[in-house]
Amino acid sequence: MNKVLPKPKAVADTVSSSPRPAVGVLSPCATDAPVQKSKIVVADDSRVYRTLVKSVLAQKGNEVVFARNGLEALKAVAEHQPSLVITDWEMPDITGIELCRQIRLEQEFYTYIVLLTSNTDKDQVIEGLAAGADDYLTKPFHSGELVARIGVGRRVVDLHRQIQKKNTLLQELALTDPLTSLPNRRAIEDWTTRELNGAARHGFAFWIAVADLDHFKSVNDHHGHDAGDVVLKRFADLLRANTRSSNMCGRTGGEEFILGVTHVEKEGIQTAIERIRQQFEAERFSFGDKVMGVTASFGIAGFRGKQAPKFDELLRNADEALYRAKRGGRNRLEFSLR
Ligand code: GH3
Ligand code: MG
Ligand code: MG
Ligand code: MG
Repeated sequence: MNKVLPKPKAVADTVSSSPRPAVGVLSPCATDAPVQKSKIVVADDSRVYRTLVKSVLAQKGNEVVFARNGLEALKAVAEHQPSLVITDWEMPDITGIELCRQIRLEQEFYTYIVLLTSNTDKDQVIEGLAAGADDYLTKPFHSGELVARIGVGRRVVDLHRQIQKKNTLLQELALTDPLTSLPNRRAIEDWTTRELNGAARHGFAFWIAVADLDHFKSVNDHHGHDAGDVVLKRFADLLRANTRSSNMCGRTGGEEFILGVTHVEKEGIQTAIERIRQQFEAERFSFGDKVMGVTASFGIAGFRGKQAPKFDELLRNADEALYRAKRGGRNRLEFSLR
Protein backbone atom coordinates (compact mmCIF):
# COMPACT_ATOMS: atom_id res chain seq x y z
CA MET A 1 0.00 0.00 0.00
CA ASN A 2 1.21 3.49 -0.75
CA LYS A 3 2.09 5.64 2.17
CA VAL A 4 2.35 9.35 2.73
CA LEU A 5 6.07 9.82 3.03
CA PRO A 6 7.40 11.60 6.11
CA LYS A 7 8.44 15.21 5.97
CA PRO A 8 12.23 15.24 6.26
CA LYS A 9 14.17 17.34 8.72
CA ALA A 10 15.04 20.67 7.25
CA VAL A 11 18.60 21.68 6.33
CA ALA A 12 20.38 18.61 7.73
CA ASP A 13 20.72 16.88 4.40
CA THR A 14 21.37 19.87 2.21
CA VAL A 15 24.43 19.41 0.05
CA SER A 16 26.69 22.04 -1.46
CA SER A 17 24.78 25.12 -2.48
CA SER A 18 27.48 26.65 -4.60
CA PRO A 19 26.00 27.18 -8.03
CA ARG A 20 27.79 25.72 -11.03
CA PRO A 21 28.64 27.95 -13.94
CA ALA A 22 25.77 28.17 -16.37
CA VAL A 23 27.92 28.81 -19.42
CA GLY A 24 27.21 26.33 -22.17
CA VAL A 25 24.54 24.61 -20.16
CA LEU A 26 21.68 25.57 -22.40
CA SER A 27 22.94 24.80 -25.84
CA PRO A 28 19.86 24.83 -28.03
CA CYS A 29 18.67 21.37 -28.95
CA ALA A 30 17.91 20.41 -32.51
CA THR A 31 14.42 19.00 -32.90
CA ASP A 32 15.80 15.87 -34.48
CA ALA A 33 18.23 15.25 -31.64
CA PRO A 34 17.80 11.80 -30.13
CA VAL A 35 15.17 11.87 -27.44
CA GLN A 36 15.54 9.53 -24.50
CA LYS A 37 11.94 9.08 -23.65
CA SER A 38 12.09 7.40 -20.30
CA LYS A 39 14.37 9.83 -18.52
CA ILE A 40 13.30 11.90 -15.56
CA VAL A 41 15.33 14.72 -14.03
CA VAL A 42 14.73 15.26 -10.33
CA ALA A 43 15.96 18.57 -8.90
CA ASP A 44 16.01 18.92 -5.14
CA ASP A 45 18.61 20.31 -2.76
CA SER A 46 17.43 17.93 -0.06
CA ARG A 47 19.18 14.59 -0.13
CA VAL A 48 16.36 13.03 1.86
CA TYR A 49 13.80 14.04 -0.74
CA ARG A 50 16.04 12.94 -3.58
CA THR A 51 16.25 9.53 -1.88
CA LEU A 52 12.50 9.39 -1.34
CA VAL A 53 11.73 10.25 -4.95
CA LYS A 54 14.37 7.80 -6.09
CA SER A 55 12.86 4.96 -4.09
CA VAL A 56 9.42 5.64 -5.60
CA LEU A 57 10.61 6.08 -9.20
CA ALA A 58 13.17 3.28 -9.20
CA GLN A 59 10.42 0.73 -8.52
CA LYS A 60 8.83 1.65 -11.83
CA GLY A 61 11.98 1.15 -13.85
CA ASN A 62 12.42 4.82 -14.63
CA GLU A 63 15.80 6.22 -15.53
CA VAL A 64 16.34 9.05 -13.11
CA VAL A 65 18.98 11.79 -13.20
CA PHE A 66 19.41 13.79 -10.02
CA ALA A 67 20.34 17.44 -9.67
CA ARG A 68 21.22 19.11 -6.38
CA ASN A 69 20.33 22.62 -7.48
CA GLY A 70 18.67 24.54 -10.29
CA LEU A 71 21.74 25.02 -12.45
CA GLU A 72 22.63 21.36 -12.25
CA ALA A 73 19.06 20.66 -13.27
CA LEU A 74 19.31 22.95 -16.31
CA LYS A 75 22.49 21.21 -17.36
CA ALA A 76 20.89 17.79 -16.91
CA VAL A 77 17.82 18.83 -18.92
CA ALA A 78 19.97 20.11 -21.80
CA GLU A 79 22.07 16.96 -21.74
CA HIS A 80 19.43 14.28 -21.25
CA GLN A 81 16.33 15.81 -22.83
CA PRO A 82 14.11 14.14 -20.27
CA SER A 83 10.41 13.48 -20.69
CA LEU A 84 9.78 14.75 -17.19
CA VAL A 85 11.29 17.10 -14.67
CA ILE A 86 10.32 16.93 -11.02
CA THR A 87 11.59 20.00 -9.30
CA ASP A 88 11.69 21.34 -5.79
CA TRP A 89 10.36 24.86 -5.26
CA GLU A 90 13.09 26.28 -3.01
CA MET A 91 16.66 25.65 -4.06
CA PRO A 92 19.84 27.51 -3.15
CA ASP A 93 20.65 29.00 -6.55
CA ILE A 94 17.57 29.33 -8.71
CA THR A 95 14.05 28.44 -7.69
CA GLY A 96 11.89 25.75 -9.23
CA ILE A 97 9.85 28.59 -10.77
CA GLU A 98 12.92 30.01 -12.47
CA LEU A 99 13.87 26.53 -13.62
CA CYS A 100 10.42 26.14 -15.22
CA ARG A 101 10.80 29.47 -17.01
CA GLN A 102 14.26 28.60 -18.30
CA ILE A 103 13.18 25.18 -19.55
CA ARG A 104 10.21 26.68 -21.39
CA LEU A 105 12.42 29.37 -22.89
CA GLU A 106 15.26 27.17 -24.03
CA GLN A 107 14.04 23.68 -24.85
CA GLU A 108 12.50 22.85 -28.20
CA PHE A 109 11.29 19.43 -27.13
CA TYR A 110 8.44 19.23 -24.65
CA THR A 111 9.25 18.40 -21.06
CA TYR A 112 6.49 17.79 -18.53
CA ILE A 113 7.31 19.63 -15.31
CA VAL A 114 6.00 18.72 -11.88
CA LEU A 115 6.70 21.17 -9.08
CA LEU A 116 7.30 19.41 -5.80
CA THR A 117 6.87 21.86 -3.03
CA SER A 118 6.09 22.46 0.60
CA ASN A 119 4.04 25.41 -0.53
CA THR A 120 0.35 25.00 -0.21
CA ASP A 121 -0.20 28.69 -0.78
CA LYS A 122 -2.52 28.83 -3.80
CA ASP A 123 -0.96 32.04 -5.12
CA GLN A 124 2.38 30.28 -5.36
CA VAL A 125 0.82 27.30 -7.04
CA ILE A 126 -0.71 29.67 -9.59
CA GLU A 127 2.66 31.35 -10.07
CA GLY A 128 4.30 27.96 -10.62
CA LEU A 129 1.77 26.89 -13.23
CA ALA A 130 2.04 30.27 -14.94
CA ALA A 131 5.82 29.89 -15.06
CA GLY A 132 5.41 26.73 -17.10
CA ALA A 133 4.88 23.89 -14.63
CA ASP A 134 2.32 21.33 -15.79
CA ASP A 135 1.45 20.03 -12.38
CA TYR A 136 2.41 20.28 -8.70
CA LEU A 137 2.59 18.05 -5.66
CA THR A 138 2.97 19.19 -2.10
CA LYS A 139 5.46 17.70 0.31
CA PRO A 140 5.11 15.38 2.03
CA PHE A 141 3.87 13.57 -1.06
CA HIS A 142 1.96 10.34 -1.45
CA SER A 143 4.09 7.86 -3.37
CA GLY A 144 1.14 6.47 -5.34
CA GLU A 145 0.08 9.96 -6.32
CA LEU A 146 3.59 10.80 -7.54
CA VAL A 147 3.62 7.67 -9.70
CA ALA A 148 0.13 8.42 -11.05
CA ARG A 149 1.01 12.01 -11.92
CA ILE A 150 4.15 10.86 -13.67
CA GLY A 151 1.96 8.51 -15.68
CA VAL A 152 -0.16 11.49 -16.74
CA GLY A 153 3.02 13.38 -17.63
CA ARG A 154 4.24 10.53 -19.81
CA ARG A 155 0.96 10.45 -21.74
CA VAL A 156 1.16 14.19 -22.38
CA VAL A 157 4.80 14.04 -23.45
CA ASP A 158 4.15 11.06 -25.73
CA LEU A 159 1.37 12.99 -27.43
CA HIS A 160 3.58 16.07 -27.80
CA ARG A 161 6.33 14.05 -29.37
CA GLN A 162 3.99 12.23 -31.71
CA ILE A 163 2.60 15.57 -32.87
CA GLN A 164 6.11 16.98 -33.27
CA LYS A 165 7.12 13.98 -35.38
CA LYS A 166 4.02 14.29 -37.56
CA ASN A 167 4.59 18.02 -38.00
CA THR A 168 8.14 17.38 -39.14
CA LEU A 169 6.85 14.78 -41.58
CA LEU A 170 4.16 17.16 -42.89
CA GLN A 171 6.75 19.89 -43.36
CA GLU A 172 8.91 17.49 -45.33
CA LEU A 173 5.97 16.35 -47.43
CA ALA A 174 4.99 19.94 -48.17
CA LEU A 175 8.44 20.47 -49.67
CA THR A 176 8.80 17.16 -51.50
CA ASP A 177 7.62 16.02 -54.92
CA PRO A 178 5.78 12.74 -54.28
CA LEU A 179 6.75 11.00 -57.55
CA THR A 180 10.51 11.52 -57.44
CA SER A 181 11.05 12.43 -53.75
CA LEU A 182 13.03 15.44 -54.97
CA PRO A 183 12.51 18.86 -53.40
CA ASN A 184 9.54 20.58 -55.05
CA ARG A 185 9.33 24.07 -56.46
CA ARG A 186 8.65 25.68 -53.09
CA ALA A 187 11.65 24.02 -51.47
CA ILE A 188 13.86 25.06 -54.36
CA GLU A 189 12.61 28.63 -54.22
CA ASP A 190 13.37 28.78 -50.46
CA TRP A 191 16.84 27.33 -50.96
CA THR A 192 17.63 29.51 -53.97
CA THR A 193 16.54 32.69 -52.24
CA ARG A 194 18.81 31.90 -49.30
CA GLU A 195 21.74 30.97 -51.54
CA LEU A 196 21.29 34.05 -53.75
CA ASN A 197 21.57 36.28 -50.71
CA GLY A 198 24.66 34.38 -49.61
CA ALA A 199 26.15 34.69 -53.10
CA ALA A 200 25.57 38.47 -53.08
CA ARG A 201 27.05 38.84 -49.59
CA HIS A 202 30.10 36.67 -50.09
CA GLY A 203 30.66 37.25 -53.80
CA PHE A 204 30.46 33.68 -55.06
CA ALA A 205 28.85 32.57 -58.31
CA PHE A 206 25.37 31.08 -58.36
CA TRP A 207 23.81 29.14 -61.24
CA ILE A 208 20.50 27.56 -61.96
CA ALA A 209 19.97 25.09 -64.75
CA VAL A 210 16.44 24.20 -65.81
CA ALA A 211 15.86 20.91 -67.60
CA ASP A 212 12.89 19.86 -69.69
CA LEU A 213 12.53 16.38 -71.14
CA ASP A 214 12.24 16.34 -74.93
CA HIS A 215 9.07 15.18 -76.66
CA PHE A 216 7.99 13.69 -73.39
CA LYS A 217 4.33 13.80 -74.31
CA SER A 218 5.02 11.15 -76.95
CA VAL A 219 6.46 8.81 -74.27
CA ASN A 220 3.13 9.00 -72.47
CA ASP A 221 1.16 8.78 -75.70
CA HIS A 222 2.97 5.70 -76.99
CA HIS A 223 3.84 3.80 -73.81
CA GLY A 224 1.40 5.06 -71.20
CA HIS A 225 1.58 7.33 -68.18
CA ASP A 226 3.35 4.74 -66.01
CA ALA A 227 6.15 4.49 -68.54
CA GLY A 228 6.40 8.29 -68.44
CA ASP A 229 6.71 8.12 -64.68
CA VAL A 230 9.57 5.63 -64.95
CA VAL A 231 11.43 8.09 -67.19
CA LEU A 232 10.80 10.97 -64.79
CA LYS A 233 12.11 8.95 -61.84
CA ARG A 234 15.19 7.87 -63.74
CA PHE A 235 15.96 11.45 -64.67
CA ALA A 236 15.45 12.47 -61.03
CA ASP A 237 17.88 9.76 -59.86
CA LEU A 238 20.44 10.94 -62.34
CA LEU A 239 20.09 14.54 -61.21
CA ARG A 240 20.40 13.48 -57.59
CA ALA A 241 23.51 11.44 -58.29
CA ASN A 242 25.08 14.46 -59.99
CA THR A 243 24.25 16.96 -57.26
CA ARG A 244 26.76 17.69 -54.52
CA SER A 245 25.37 18.00 -51.03
CA SER A 246 26.01 21.75 -51.04
CA ASN A 247 23.90 22.17 -54.18
CA MET A 248 20.28 21.35 -54.84
CA CYS A 249 18.10 19.72 -57.45
CA GLY A 250 14.36 19.46 -57.64
CA ARG A 251 11.29 18.93 -59.77
CA THR A 252 9.45 22.14 -60.57
CA GLY A 253 6.50 20.37 -62.21
CA GLY A 254 5.57 17.99 -65.04
CA GLU A 255 8.73 17.01 -66.89
CA GLU A 256 10.63 20.06 -65.69
CA PHE A 257 13.52 20.00 -63.25
CA ILE A 258 15.98 22.45 -61.79
CA LEU A 259 19.49 22.34 -60.46
CA GLY A 260 21.08 25.00 -58.25
CA VAL A 261 24.87 25.13 -58.21
CA THR A 262 27.17 27.45 -56.30
CA HIS A 263 30.89 28.27 -56.28
CA VAL A 264 31.70 27.25 -59.87
CA GLU A 265 32.63 29.24 -62.95
CA LYS A 266 30.86 29.01 -66.30
CA GLU A 267 33.04 26.14 -67.55
CA GLY A 268 32.28 24.20 -64.36
CA ILE A 269 28.52 24.43 -64.71
CA GLN A 270 28.74 23.72 -68.43
CA THR A 271 30.74 20.53 -67.82
CA ALA A 272 28.38 19.41 -65.05
CA ILE A 273 25.21 19.91 -67.11
CA GLU A 274 26.78 18.42 -70.23
CA ARG A 275 27.63 15.32 -68.20
CA ILE A 276 24.01 14.99 -67.06
CA ARG A 277 22.75 15.51 -70.61
CA GLN A 278 25.04 12.79 -71.96
CA GLN A 279 24.28 10.33 -69.19
CA PHE A 280 20.55 10.73 -69.73
CA GLU A 281 20.88 10.38 -73.48
CA ALA A 282 22.73 7.08 -72.90
CA GLU A 283 19.97 5.65 -70.65
CA ARG A 284 17.84 2.91 -72.15
CA PHE A 285 14.21 2.26 -71.28
CA SER A 286 12.38 -0.99 -72.05
CA PHE A 287 8.65 -0.57 -72.57
CA GLY A 288 7.00 -3.75 -73.81
CA ASP A 289 9.15 -5.01 -76.66
CA LYS A 290 10.53 -1.56 -77.38
CA VAL A 291 13.86 -0.25 -76.10
CA MET A 292 14.20 3.49 -76.34
CA GLY A 293 16.05 6.57 -75.21
CA VAL A 294 14.81 9.97 -74.08
CA THR A 295 16.71 13.24 -74.08
CA ALA A 296 16.51 16.52 -72.20
CA SER A 297 17.21 20.18 -73.00
CA PHE A 298 18.78 22.61 -70.56
CA GLY A 299 18.79 26.37 -69.98
CA ILE A 300 21.34 27.92 -67.65
CA ALA A 301 21.35 31.31 -65.95
CA GLY A 302 23.86 32.61 -63.47
CA PHE A 303 24.50 35.45 -61.11
CA ARG A 304 27.54 37.03 -59.59
CA GLY A 305 27.43 40.44 -57.99
CA LYS A 306 26.27 42.49 -55.05
CA GLN A 307 22.56 42.78 -55.82
CA ALA A 308 20.86 39.38 -55.75
CA PRO A 309 18.11 38.90 -58.34
CA LYS A 310 14.80 37.34 -57.37
CA PHE A 311 14.38 33.61 -57.94
CA ASP A 312 11.68 34.30 -60.57
CA GLU A 313 13.97 36.59 -62.51
CA LEU A 314 16.75 34.01 -62.64
CA LEU A 315 14.22 31.35 -63.59
CA ARG A 316 12.90 33.52 -66.43
CA ASN A 317 16.43 33.91 -67.77
CA ALA A 318 17.06 30.17 -67.58
CA ASP A 319 13.68 29.47 -69.26
CA GLU A 320 14.57 31.81 -72.09
CA ALA A 321 17.82 29.86 -72.60
CA LEU A 322 15.90 26.58 -72.45
CA TYR A 323 13.54 27.84 -75.13
CA ARG A 324 16.54 28.49 -77.39
CA ALA A 325 17.86 24.98 -76.66
CA LYS A 326 14.49 23.57 -77.74
CA ARG A 327 14.38 25.66 -80.88
CA GLY A 328 17.99 24.81 -81.64
CA GLY A 329 17.10 21.12 -81.95
CA ARG A 330 16.71 19.85 -78.33
CA ASN A 331 19.07 17.52 -76.42
CA ARG A 332 21.43 20.46 -75.80
CA LEU A 333 22.16 23.24 -73.36
CA GLU A 334 22.15 27.00 -73.77
CA PHE A 335 23.20 29.86 -71.52
CA SER A 336 21.06 32.89 -70.81
CA LEU A 337 22.25 35.94 -72.73
CA ARG A 338 21.34 38.28 -69.87
P1 GH3 B 1 9.09 19.50 -75.62
O1 GH3 B 1 10.24 18.73 -76.16
O2 GH3 B 1 8.77 20.70 -76.41
O3 GH3 B 1 9.28 19.83 -74.18
O4 GH3 B 1 7.81 18.57 -75.74
P2 GH3 B 1 7.08 17.77 -74.61
O5 GH3 B 1 6.21 16.75 -75.23
O6 GH3 B 1 8.06 17.26 -73.62
O7 GH3 B 1 6.26 18.93 -73.91
P3 GH3 B 1 4.75 19.08 -73.57
O8 GH3 B 1 4.66 20.26 -72.66
O9 GH3 B 1 3.91 19.11 -74.81
O10 GH3 B 1 4.36 17.76 -72.77
C1 GH3 B 1 4.74 17.53 -71.47
C2 GH3 B 1 4.07 16.24 -71.03
O11 GH3 B 1 4.46 15.87 -69.72
C3 GH3 B 1 2.57 16.34 -71.02
C4 GH3 B 1 2.16 15.70 -69.72
O12 GH3 B 1 1.18 14.74 -69.87
C5 GH3 B 1 3.42 15.05 -69.21
N1 GH3 B 1 3.49 14.99 -67.77
C6 GH3 B 1 3.44 16.01 -66.89
N2 GH3 B 1 3.54 15.54 -65.63
C7 GH3 B 1 3.64 14.18 -65.72
C8 GH3 B 1 3.75 13.13 -64.76
O13 GH3 B 1 3.80 13.35 -63.53
N3 GH3 B 1 3.84 11.87 -65.21
C9 GH3 B 1 3.81 11.59 -66.54
N4 GH3 B 1 3.88 10.33 -66.92
N5 GH3 B 1 3.67 12.56 -67.47
C10 GH3 B 1 3.60 13.84 -67.07
MG1 MG C 1 14.55 22.81 -1.35
MG1 MG D 1 7.69 21.22 -70.33
MG1 MG E 1 9.21 18.70 -72.51
